Amino acid sequence: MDFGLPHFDSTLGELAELARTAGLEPVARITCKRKAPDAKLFIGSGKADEIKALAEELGAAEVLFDQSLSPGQQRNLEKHLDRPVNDRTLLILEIFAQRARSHEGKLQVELARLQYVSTRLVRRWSHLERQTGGAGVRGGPGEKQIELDRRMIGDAIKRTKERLEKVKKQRNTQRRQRERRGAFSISLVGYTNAGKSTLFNSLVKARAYAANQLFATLDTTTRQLFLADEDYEQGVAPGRSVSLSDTVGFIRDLPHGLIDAFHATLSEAADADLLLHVVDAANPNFPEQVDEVQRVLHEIGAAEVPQVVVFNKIDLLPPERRPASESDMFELEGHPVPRVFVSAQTGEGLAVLRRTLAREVSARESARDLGTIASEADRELIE
Ligand SMILES: Nc1nc2c(ncn2[C@@H]2O[C@H](COP(=O)(O)OP(=O)(O)OP(=O)(O)O)[C@@H](O)[C@H]2O)c(=O)[nH]1
Ligand SMILES: [Mg+2]
Repeated sequence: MDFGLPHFDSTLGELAELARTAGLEPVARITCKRKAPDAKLFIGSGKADEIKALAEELGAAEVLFDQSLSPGQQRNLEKHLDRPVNDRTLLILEIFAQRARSHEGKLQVELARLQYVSTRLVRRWSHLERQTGGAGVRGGPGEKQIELDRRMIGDAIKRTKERLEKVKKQRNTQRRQRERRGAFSISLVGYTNAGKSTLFNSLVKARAYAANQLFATLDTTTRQLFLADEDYEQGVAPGRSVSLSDTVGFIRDLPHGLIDAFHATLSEAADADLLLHVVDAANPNFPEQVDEVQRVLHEIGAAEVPQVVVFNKIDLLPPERRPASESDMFELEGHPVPRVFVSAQTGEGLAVLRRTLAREVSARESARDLGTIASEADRELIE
């Protein structure tokens, strides 16, 4: 649906990827242009008839929309098309629900789902309120039911938040703080599927789950990364270890409930001393993806953290698009930041990346005056 929105994706490629990740198989893609969304159906009724005929012909079990539908539009479309209708937000929530593994991750997704449902109820509720017509008029049984549902969901949200607080206190924060105490910390950030986990694995020789699907990673993993003497320019500093964290990827229009629920996970990036911003250089949409990552970084208060930009997957680039040098400066929101070209898969460029990290770490460290040069104990930790 093209309303001249900045993010209209005429190929629906990302929506198809999201659908596949959720376990669905896309059978057809339809786009159309309109000046404004139809209040009742979102699309015109002629278009809706066309979609219905195609869905019947291909035996499609459900219809997905790339833009957010209002609760009313969703209901009307389901009736009109005679099958379930979901939008992008619901699809992302569904993937997070399927992918969450840790207790904390599951609670975060549950919270996001409840928040999503509650905003829908609130909207329906205010709509009914208008219908009852002005001050003093109390509504009928429908209104009471919604009030009840709303209270129940409100209670469930409160309970989930409390459980989440408890889990966080008990586990991750303490462990991560311990892991990070004194250590210079680097967080991998980037659009989903950019190759963060693959890069994490090849840098620290770990085995974090990496896969060609969106949101393969939901939980944060932290490991020590040893930067050896040879990574430093001669005489600058002895070898030492820093902590490296792999975490959830970003995507455009991340549902608001999810940003809220994953705030603790996402905002770890804000506590890092340095961000490794991983970009899928082989994806034609990488400039938009970089913008989106920057937008989320601003939202979680991590915009001021220094960055090294990593252009990944250079093994996939055709010869004419291959970079002329191994590293250069990249303009990010008007500021030059170091950029390194790598393939996390083949290992190309990783030595340059390690050297760049070592240089950044020693520059930032002396600025920060942390003074925690790696001890023998640190080295033992890595071995
Ligand atoms: N050809 C090629 N593929 C890569 C490279 N790096 C990662 N991949 C592939 O890209 C896909 C996504 O990699 P991940 O490491 O899971 O990406 P991620 O950024 O952690 O993704 P999420 O956790 O889902 O946000 C996987 O199929 C990887 O094998 C690379 O340098 N070259
Ligand atoms: Mg990952």
